[in-house]
Amino acid sequence: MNKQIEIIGAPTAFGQRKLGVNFGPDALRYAGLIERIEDIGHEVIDKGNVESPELNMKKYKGEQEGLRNLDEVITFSNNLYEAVNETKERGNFPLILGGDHSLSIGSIAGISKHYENLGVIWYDAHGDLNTLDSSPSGNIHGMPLRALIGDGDEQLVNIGGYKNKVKPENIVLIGMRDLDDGEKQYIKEVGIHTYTMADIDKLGMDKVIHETIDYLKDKTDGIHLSLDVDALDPVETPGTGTTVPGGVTYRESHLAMELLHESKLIVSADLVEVNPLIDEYNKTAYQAIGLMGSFFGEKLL
Ligand code: 6HN
Ligand code: MN
Ligand code: MN
Ligand code: MN
Repeated sequence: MNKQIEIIGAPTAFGQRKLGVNFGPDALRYAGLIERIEDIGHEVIDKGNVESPELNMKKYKGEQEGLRNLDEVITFSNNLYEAVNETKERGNFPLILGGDHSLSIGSIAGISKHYENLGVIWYDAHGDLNTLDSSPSGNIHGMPLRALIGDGDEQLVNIGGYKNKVKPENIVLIGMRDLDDGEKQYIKEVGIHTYTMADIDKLGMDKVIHETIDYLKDKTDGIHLSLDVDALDPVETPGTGTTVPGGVTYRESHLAMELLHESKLIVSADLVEVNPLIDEYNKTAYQAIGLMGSFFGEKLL
């Protein structure tokens, strides 16, 4: 069945330190994302980019204590929350384009409000489960999933006027290969369902996604996909700020997207961490668009 998909650009770089990721939404548009999805037969409405607070270069480049660019991340998250919430109120499918992964604090705040038990698939090299104490960097893009669970800065945790947006038992992590010590400990402590790269090697992506769907389908009333392009191997997606070797291949990721499409359970998605300024001729955006083709039901024959 064809969908009404609203594209929401989330041009934020405040969650990390590499400028250019704020141009990710336009890099994806210029590479042909909208046409690719329209050609499948969906209706695509481009809502443009969410307003971002001003970026002060001196502050951005300088040293900071604590959570980096916290005020800007809060403002941006509120703006994105509003936009995504409106899309859900219209009954449309939100596709949020990043921007660094801190944007998921705002996007999932706008989505989870509409579900009792939102499931989240976090397709990433990283867990993004840090708090300030466990963070090696102070960068908020390493913390969004933890903030959505309910731990961290009070304002970040309460974006959208409510907290505890995602229950740990409703999360599946896929592609993990660079977890900080505090994240490893937390995953074990609360028992988050996790597929590391070693698990993907052993089981194969087909089994990983089927198990993921089986695990989430009965206890959730909708599933959000948060796709960080650094889940893929840096050979395939070099234009991203925190690359980690030994990632998921492009083909494995296509299979994952096809199976998620077939499940008919996905209600929203983030596509994040595309940084055209450190890319090879926008390759990462092209690769990501290929994956979106499969995700929205493109047929090869
Ligand atoms: N991402 N775990 C590292 C940190 O700084 O907290 C890296 C985080 C990367 C975040 O890729 O969205
Ligand atoms: Mn991430
Ligand atoms: Mn990542
Ligand atoms: Mn690390």
